[in-house]
This record gives sequence, C-alpha cells and structure tokens, in this order.
Amino acid sequence: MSTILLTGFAPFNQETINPSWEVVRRFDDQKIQASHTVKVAELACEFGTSITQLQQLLELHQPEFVICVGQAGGRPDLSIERVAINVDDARIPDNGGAQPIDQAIVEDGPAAYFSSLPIKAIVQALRTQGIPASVSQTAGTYVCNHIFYGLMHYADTHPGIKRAGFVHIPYLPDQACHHPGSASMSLETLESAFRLLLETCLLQNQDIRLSAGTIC
Ligand code: PCA
Repeated sequence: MSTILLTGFAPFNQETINPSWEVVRRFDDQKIQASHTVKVAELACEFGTSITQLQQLLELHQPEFVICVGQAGGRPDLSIERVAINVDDARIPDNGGAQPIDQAIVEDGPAAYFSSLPIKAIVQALRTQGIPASVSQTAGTYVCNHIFYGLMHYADTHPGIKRAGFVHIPYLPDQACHHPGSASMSLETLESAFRLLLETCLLQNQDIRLSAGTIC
C-alpha cells in the first residue's frame, strides 16, 4: 500500500476555520483506488515552521503523492497551482508574527518549480463533474507559495515522490457570509472534488493538452 499525503493549513487572518483543513481531515486513512492510503496533517500558517513540519511528515510517511491545500479567500473555484516561486513577500504577518519581505525561501534555490500534478487533467475531470476549477498561474507570495516551493524543492532533492503540487480553495459558505460578495464552495463539493482529484493523479500518467492560460 502506497501513501498519499494531504495537508491543510490552520486558520489565519482572523478566520476561525480554514477550509483546507476542514476538507483534508475528511480523508484521514481513506483508501483511494484500493492501492493508496491517505495520511493527513494540519500545517501551521507560519513561514519556516510549516516547511519543517512538512519535511517531518515526508520523512515519516514516505508518500508517493503529496498535495498541499490552502485557502484563497475570494477565489471562485479550485485553483490548481502551476508554479511555486522562490520568494516570501508577506502582505500580513503570519500566525507567529513573522512578515518576511522579498526573502528567498531557499537561498541559491531555482527561481521556480512547476507542479508535477497533471494540472490540466485535474481541471478537466473536475469540470466534467460540474465542479468549477481552473489552472492558477500564481500561488501568491505568502505561506501557501512558501510551502509549495518547500515541497517541490524537497521532491527535487529526494527521490521517491512521484507527484506533488498545491491546490487553493475558496471560502466555505459560513466564511463567505462575513465577506459579502465573495464566492464560496460547500464542504461536500470540496470533498467530491478532492476524491476526483486524487483519483485523477493516480490514473493519469501524463497530463493532457488543454488550453488553460490567461491573457493580461
Ligand atoms: N492560505 C494562505 C496561507 C494559508 C492558507 O490557507 C495563502 O494563500 O498563502
């Protein structure tokens, strides 16, 4: 039995819940395709600490697939992130009070890493089931991009991880009530989305050709 590691984040920026942990925790010890077991964990919304926690989890579980998930309040759909960049630039302090500005995540690391998830196949699979999803060209420069870069750097320097990437998700409806005008997605829809996403990762050896770019 191989392992899939799925992580969510602790609440931040005055929220009392983080939808990423709310959905991820539902998968604890679940089987996907009868070949993989899911392990879940909640990461601190803190620069540095979150990467240390993730590295410990990667060493403990030796997963084949790793998907980190975070909240992107205001985004309307599941954002399948394409690229992690080697910079921290925090608009607000993290949960530990740190606010790095223009700081490299890995000194002398590459400028960026691409996700190794089949991002286009995931978008297509979700849309086919009526779940809004898109490829996102930026995971921001806060703790989510930080963990995404830390994950991809680890995968690049340690053999064994087959595929790894990051997904941003919208607010839950309860949260959106406090942010009038913001989009939201129910926990049930998110749960269906992640089941489909995990199955797609296991079944899809190569990504598909699908236009998912943007024009500024
Ligand atoms: N979202 C933040 C950090 C934690 C989370 O869930 C982000 O997008 O960087």
